[in-house]
Amino acid sequence: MDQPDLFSIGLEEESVSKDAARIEELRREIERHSRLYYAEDAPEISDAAFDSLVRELQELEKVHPELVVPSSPTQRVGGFVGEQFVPVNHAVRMYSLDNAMDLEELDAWLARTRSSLELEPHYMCELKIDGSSIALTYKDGELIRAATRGDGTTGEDVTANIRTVRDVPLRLQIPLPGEVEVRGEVYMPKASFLRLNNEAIEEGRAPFANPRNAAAGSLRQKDPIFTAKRDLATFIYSAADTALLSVDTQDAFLARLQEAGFHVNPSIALCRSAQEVHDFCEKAIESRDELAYEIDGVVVKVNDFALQRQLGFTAKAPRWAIAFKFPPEEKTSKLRAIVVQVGRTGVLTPVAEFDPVVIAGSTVARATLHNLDEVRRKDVRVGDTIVVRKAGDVIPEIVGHIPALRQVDSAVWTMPEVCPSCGSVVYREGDEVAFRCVSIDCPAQAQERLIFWASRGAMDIDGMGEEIVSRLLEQGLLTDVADYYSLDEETLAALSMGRTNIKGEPIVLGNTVARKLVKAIEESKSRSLARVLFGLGIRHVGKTMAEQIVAVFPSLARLKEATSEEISAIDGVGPAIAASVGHFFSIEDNNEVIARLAACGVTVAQEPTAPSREQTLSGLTFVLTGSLVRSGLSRDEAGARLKELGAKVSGSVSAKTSFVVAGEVPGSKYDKAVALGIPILDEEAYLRIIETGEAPKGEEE
Ligand code: 0OW
Repeated sequence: MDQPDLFSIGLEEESVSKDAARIEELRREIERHSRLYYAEDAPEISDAAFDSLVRELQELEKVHPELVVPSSPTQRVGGFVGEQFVPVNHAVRMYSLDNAMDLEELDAWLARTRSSLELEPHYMCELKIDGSSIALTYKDGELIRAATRGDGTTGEDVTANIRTVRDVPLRLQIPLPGEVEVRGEVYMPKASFLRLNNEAIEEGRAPFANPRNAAAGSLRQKDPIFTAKRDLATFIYSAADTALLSVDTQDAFLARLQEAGFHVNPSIALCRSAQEVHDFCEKAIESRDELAYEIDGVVVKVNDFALQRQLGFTAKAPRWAIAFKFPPEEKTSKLRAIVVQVGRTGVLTPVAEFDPVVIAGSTVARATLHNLDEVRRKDVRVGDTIVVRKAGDVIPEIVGHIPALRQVDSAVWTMPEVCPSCGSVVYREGDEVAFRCVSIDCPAQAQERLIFWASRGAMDIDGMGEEIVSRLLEQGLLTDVADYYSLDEETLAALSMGRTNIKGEPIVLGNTVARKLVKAIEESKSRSLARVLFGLGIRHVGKTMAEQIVAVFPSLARLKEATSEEISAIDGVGPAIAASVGHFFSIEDNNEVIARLAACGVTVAQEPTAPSREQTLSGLTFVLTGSLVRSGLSRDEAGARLKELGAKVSGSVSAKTSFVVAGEVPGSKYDKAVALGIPILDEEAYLRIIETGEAPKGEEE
């Protein structure tokens, strides 16, 4: 290679240093405009002009990759290598706040504070941002770590995600040597929350309940590229060590934070009396709907840091601050209908539909009425003018109706007789509040019942997970549990999984998985009758209950014919379970599915177990120790034989123990039996009991 001459090297170096200077100048200019736009809400240039600065910087950094640094504004997304969500211990605890639920409790706190300090301090009032707490650590002015609050002691590392939040400075505007940790709230503006939820609903995903959950969820995205799309923002209000900014009041501290480049909430006020604090709170309540972000109260802090230090902290919160929580906001609306939803477990839930109203920043038009008792207690009828509120600013709740506005012809609401989803007669157990549909092929419950049938504890169809079940359901290939046994390999292999690969081709289940599934379905046919009965999902019939029932009724056909009394007579089975079993078999659809299961070879009957022996040992408690070498029975097997005769078998010796069976090399239970004078039986005596069913009497051993 020919040697470049000195002159061209000189030119080269000059242009690099010129570019380097331009790069630094662009970075500072971009940071300044960012701060003006995000932190001071006072942009000087248009978005287009701002974007062109960023583009010029990106071009220059492409030419000089060696000049790229993590704190460059171009490095917000993906420009950081670190492990997401690793635990981060907060060197200084991130405290929570005590709450004042109304002005009276607020006044009580003000009075307590006044008397502790023996003076009326100045208070800093801040809006209580309803977001997710965050701690940002800077080293020599550069952002090195962001962590969630977690439990106040340990949070999660979310640095990569926080770097995408545009009002978080990657580099501070004022020199702060060493490590500085500031704290604040990450939030999702209301507009972004609405846009995000509309997108989620269009794509069939579950919407977030409120902006706080949306913010927390956005911080937990594995890939920062998704966090970047969530329009998150911050308000910074505290620090691990407020002394670092060499100020001695909260209001001076907030001003310093702003100078450093942080986004500080502008709606703050220094209050010199309780009345001024009240006024701030009233104003905050009135203005909350106009704000671009959710607030759920006001944080009142003693302004002077020396007084804060004097008051100190309780275990969980500072004594020098209180969160005044807003009363739940209430609105009236017209109740248009009470519709019934069938949940995945068959419970019928009344839901109120009313004219849309905006409450605490979001529009609501439906609210659950939980159950019939609630509808009665609130006495709401279709046509009523109802009072709606958001309890805890999240879930809309019907408080009641306005009697004076009730229409004369309004009718008391009643629960429908049949399931709105499948038409089966609904079932209410005893005086339970819930009404249920127990039809095994009710569309509303289909997915839940199908997943339960295939689950490990029931028929254990290996590989039949939720996603495959919902695809089969969506594509009409599965309606009830009997349909599993008519699925063939070809159908399963072609099952579309509802998404495409990188070439845009639809992804299907494929032959390999289909073959395994068909095999697993075939194997499930031979599951025990107890597991089949459990898999049918009859209310109150869990695994153990199913085993007890089939021990007495060794076929589904017999069980269907059994009377309620016969079922109730089973040990441990009560009238409620008997009624639930009876109701299940009274629904024709259920019997039709069972008939199809039987036709496919699924276990619907079993060899009757050995007739249960007379419970001659009931009331006696045995303890086994050592090994029964003659019979070779394990302790479990030996214990099971005693249980068949009605005995209880315990793992420890006490005064209540009737007999201790001591095999070879007995353990400490033997010594305890001797100490307590409990009769000790050797293996011969034990085997005689099992054979005759009779325990030794009195002194006989
Ligand atoms: N959510 C807020 C807010 C605030 C901290 C300082 C020490 C303990 C509380 O807007 N403006 N100021 C503070 O001050 N905390 C706030 O929120 C807290 C953080 C954790 C629980 C509350 O949300």
